[in-house]
Amino acid sequence: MFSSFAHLLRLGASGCQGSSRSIATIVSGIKTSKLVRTRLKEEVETMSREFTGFRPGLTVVQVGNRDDSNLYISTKLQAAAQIGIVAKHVRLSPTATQDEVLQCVMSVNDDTSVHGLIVQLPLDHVTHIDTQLVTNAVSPLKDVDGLTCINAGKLSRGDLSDCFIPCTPNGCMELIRQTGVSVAGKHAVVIGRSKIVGAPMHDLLLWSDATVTSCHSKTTDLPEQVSRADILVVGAGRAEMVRGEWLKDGAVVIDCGINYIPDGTKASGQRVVGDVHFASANQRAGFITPVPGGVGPMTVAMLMENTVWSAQRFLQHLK
Ligand code: NAP
Ligand code: LUD
Repeated sequence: MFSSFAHLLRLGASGCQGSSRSIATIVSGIKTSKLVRTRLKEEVETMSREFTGFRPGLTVVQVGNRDDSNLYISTKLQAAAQIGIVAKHVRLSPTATQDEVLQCVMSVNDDTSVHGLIVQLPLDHVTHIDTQLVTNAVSPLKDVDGLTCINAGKLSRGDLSDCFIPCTPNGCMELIRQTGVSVAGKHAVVIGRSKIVGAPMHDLLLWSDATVTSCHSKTTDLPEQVSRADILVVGAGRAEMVRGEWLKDGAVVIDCGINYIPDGTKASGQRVVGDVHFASANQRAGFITPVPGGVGPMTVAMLMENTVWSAQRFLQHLK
């Protein structure tokens, strides 16, 4: 029943909870994100002592009124308040024009009390808006989402100390670190190549010295690619697509997927699942992130980290 001796050892060492069939160690984003947020709160207190009353500032621009964006933004605003970051939410109407959105971004770029600026995606708009144009209008110095070409370019070239790293992949790296599994020399497989998850994830793993395979919707032999992964990161937006049977024994499985599927037993009529079929993957993986409670909370924590880092850099230039 157990797929390897290493699994048995790990089970003993990790004190993994759950039924006897569940053999992977669960990597909790809730626990890890709390540790990050506690550290950031202390850093903000130090900044405020040193520069009397100073607080990092974050602005979230939203176009329209999507339910999922509302939820994620409110989580970000709550985390900011808890850490001592002054967060503002600017909501534009779904009828806002591209020029109005660009004007808004530019006025926040000019506001010296704001150190981090994000435009929540996807835009919920009725008139045509070029998303790339809008994300690229954010000042690279305030681009705490790491989505401008300047920051993405630095990351792709391995200039990691001089750029904002996109929050979700950065959170995934933190979760991989939590497992104690070293990345260097491992074979990592990333499913998805979006600007916000897959592409920067590939870059981070590559510059952490993994050998990286990127998969996407035209990849013909996905199970075969997945079976080679010591470390697997999935960001495809396909509910429970990756099956446990595809995995290499003991793999580290990081599931970025957030998918809502119908569930008659829930009052809301739906529940959230990842891109990985958790029950079967749990039988094969060495480590696995849950959904919810895995990558999502880390995305929020990393946004806070980037904002505090940006504010620290701002203060350095005042000294
Ligand atoms: P996206 O922009 O739609 O990109 C999806 C990527 O997956 C694309 O590269 C696509 O390939 C690839 N793909 C789609 N179907 C596939 C298949 N059957 N086999 C292999 N690859 C496939 O989505 P995203 O923004 O990256 O988000 C991906 C998932 O992560 C979503 O569930 C999203 O909700 C979630 N997410 C979670 C967080 C978090 O904090 N937890 C943050 C961001 C996103 P092509 O390039 O060929 O189209
Ligand atoms: N746009 C993001 N769009 C969507 N999950 C997030 C997210 C928190 N510009 C920009 O914030 O970084 C972004 N920058 N994104 N996302 C997704 C993506 C963006 C996703 C999940 C969560 C932010 C989160 O807190 C919880 C969890 O996984 O445990 C709750 C999930 C639930 O729906 O119950």
